[in-house]
Amino acid sequence: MSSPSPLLRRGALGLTAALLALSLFTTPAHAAKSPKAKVDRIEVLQRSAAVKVPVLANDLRLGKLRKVKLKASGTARIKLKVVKVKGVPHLKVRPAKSTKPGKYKVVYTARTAAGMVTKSKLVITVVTPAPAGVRTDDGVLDTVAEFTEALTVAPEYDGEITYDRKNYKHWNAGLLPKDGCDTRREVLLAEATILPAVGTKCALTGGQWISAYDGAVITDAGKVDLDHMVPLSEAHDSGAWAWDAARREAYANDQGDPRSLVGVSATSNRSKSDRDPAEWMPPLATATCRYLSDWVATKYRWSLALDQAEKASITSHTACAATEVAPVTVVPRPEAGVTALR
Ligand SMILES: [Ca+2]
Ligand SMILES: [Ca+2]
Ligand SMILES: [Ca+2]
Repeated sequence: MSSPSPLLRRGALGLTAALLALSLFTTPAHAAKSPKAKVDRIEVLQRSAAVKVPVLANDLRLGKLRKVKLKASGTARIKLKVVKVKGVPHLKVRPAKSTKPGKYKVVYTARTAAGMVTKSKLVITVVTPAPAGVRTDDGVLDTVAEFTEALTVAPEYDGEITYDRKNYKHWNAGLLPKDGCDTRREVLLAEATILPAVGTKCALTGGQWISAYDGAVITDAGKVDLDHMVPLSEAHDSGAWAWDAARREAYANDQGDPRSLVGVSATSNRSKSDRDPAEWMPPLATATCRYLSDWVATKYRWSLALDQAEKASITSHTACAATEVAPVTVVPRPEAGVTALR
């Protein structure tokens, strides 16, 4: 399989055109010499080699570029440099090894020899590359069908290392160990549609949450269950049985991806219990595709397998095949020395 071009798609989107059209009406006459910010978008694969993108050509027609000034925002993990390719200024973009998939923005100004200054924006989406051998339309994993295809298929584990909830320690102290809030409350604070008041020992009062599985509006934190998207015992049977205690705890308290833990109504959480999509789907019909998208993303993030029935069930939701799955950061497996709990 030939490796896909790291520069996958670019060019102005409809939104850009709309913004530019709008700017025609909002640009004061005296500023006519300095065209408004233009936006370009690229997708680069995680861990790809550097990609060179021409500095937005808007002003090249107006004369040679004298200076390009970078003012990067949200790009701490993306290396940027202005280079010349055949005399044409380019931005050299390279995600660091640790760069997480997601969207990053760069704002830069360019000054031409004639003194014209333009401000431009580059939106860099770092995407999840497809592993070798997985067929995709464009080398990028970004749909439910593609993630489903990329996941390992294996029967659910039925060996001697039996599932025990207490071997998946949760909730722990969370991202902020000293704030008095455990993982559950940290996530509830992050997901609240109206923030609750936070009292001593992180007691939560008031606030509002919307349960993604059934649409229930909940105004009492005590009635929000924090659900593992892929339930602990389902994870165990899908590969986590072989993990050590630290990885299990990391999984059980995962705040590295907002899809892993989700605040939902207690009734929907209890009806879901430890079931996978072959056995349970959210009661809210409009939640189907989002649920499958988040499910395959979480399995992929943690390198968990699908069983045959589960894969068949996900695939049977043909309306969701093309549903987008936002980029996923895979949690690396420990190199060696993994001792399974017994
Ligand atoms: Ca794709
Ligand atoms: Ca905490
Ligand atoms: Ca399963």
